Amino acid sequence: MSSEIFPKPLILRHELAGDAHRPCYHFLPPHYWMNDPNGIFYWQGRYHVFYQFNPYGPLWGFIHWGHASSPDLIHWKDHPIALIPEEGAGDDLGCFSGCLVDDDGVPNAIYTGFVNFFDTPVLLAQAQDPQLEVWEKSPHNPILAVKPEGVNDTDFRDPYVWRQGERWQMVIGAGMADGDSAALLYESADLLAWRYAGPLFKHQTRESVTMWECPNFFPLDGKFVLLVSLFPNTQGVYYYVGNYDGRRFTPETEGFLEEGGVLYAPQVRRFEDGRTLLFGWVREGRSDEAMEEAGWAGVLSMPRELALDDRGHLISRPVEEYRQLRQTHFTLRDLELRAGRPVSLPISGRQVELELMMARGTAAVSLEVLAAPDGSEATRIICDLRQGVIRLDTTQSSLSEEAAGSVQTVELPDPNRERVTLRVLVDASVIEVWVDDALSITGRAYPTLADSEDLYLAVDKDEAQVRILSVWKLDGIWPTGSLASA
Ligand code: DQQ
Repeated sequence: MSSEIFPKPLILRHELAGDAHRPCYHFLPPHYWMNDPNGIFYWQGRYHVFYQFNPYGPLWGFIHWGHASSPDLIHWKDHPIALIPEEGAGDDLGCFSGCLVDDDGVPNAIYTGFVNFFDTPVLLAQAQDPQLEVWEKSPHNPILAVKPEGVNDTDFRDPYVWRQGERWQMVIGAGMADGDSAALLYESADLLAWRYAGPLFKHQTRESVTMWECPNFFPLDGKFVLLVSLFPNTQGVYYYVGNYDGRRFTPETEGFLEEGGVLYAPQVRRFEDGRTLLFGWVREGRSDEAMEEAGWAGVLSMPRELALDDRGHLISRPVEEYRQLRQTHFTLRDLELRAGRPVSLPISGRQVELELMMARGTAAVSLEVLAAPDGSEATRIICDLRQGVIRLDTTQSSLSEEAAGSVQTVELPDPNRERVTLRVLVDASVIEVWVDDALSITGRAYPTLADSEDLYLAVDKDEAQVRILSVWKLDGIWPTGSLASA
């Protein structure tokens, strides 16, 4: 059944290969819509990612679980659709977000069934083969259907399960009648019968937030982290870091992993090599009409390795595997910049990585990517070390009215540090920025002009010095032309 819906992924990828906005080294489905990554899992030598997928078009709706796997977190293979909604199965209108766990050698998917907005039971399916391509829904479904008291009618979804000693534990994202958002805790001996153990933690992150979607709860560097996505209007990804006594979580620090909502609904998993990795959904920043015309929407972020910094806050950096994509390279040292005299870099392109090291007290340096030679379009990463802020400005990225730009800002936790390193990954319309391989900003840019692919460095006023600038062209992982030209 699934292969009928999703006939020949490689042909679909060839058909869309000419789209200048389509990322070339990030994972995205062969066509149409994706949102949250689900069921991140390492199985028999491969990383598996499932994802919220609409196989009928490039807008959200009738959500299935798409599936891809990779030997190295960078090169991906498409698999047939894994979970399909079924009338009367508790997922009539959608297989919403969830996770995978290994129960004594059997991969189990535990996910949200979508019957309607009021009826969102927890369902279980088991893999029947080593490639995780064949799934059987449990005869015990739904394994959980009744919301605890105090939970709003439409705010109960996204199970995240882990092994806690001799038992399984699970949190479910919720919105409460008292205005708090909550991660509700459940326990089970067999993944089938679940007992409610009260909220793991509840809180009103801010007034505009009515529930936490996609909670993740995991140990990291001697603490526990609760990572949640702020609903409604994809307000961003927020973390609480603290202690866990097996029942209740007590946070000590908190903050945004990313505000602004381009990165949303991530899933986190600790792998056998000891790394805790995050995979996020990178949302589009353009109209429904533009997505319909493009025929695709939604991208997976570069997988990111998580850690706590020395103040106990959550930080991330791209997995080092992406470095295998590096091609042509140059490095400049002690580059002097003067107001009114932008420096054009000797590499251009839409698949590049830039690394800049600057000293404290440097005037605001603007790095322009995806820039038109006539200046009419440019995406700016502004590093203002006097003010202690880094900005990603996509307000002038595109001449199209279908593309919405924004300015996203991160503040340096220690504005007095000696030097700052910026890492920027550009992949067509996806821009990922890291500050000191710790703080990140994700954005989207949709330039309209064929030659909007130059790179510049500039200062608005005064002078500035860039200590070291390195630029790489990055290889792609997807077909680059139509089948006729392949
Ligand atoms: N996306 C899923 C839900 C989840 C939301 C539906 C977050 O399970 O709460 O596609 O983006």
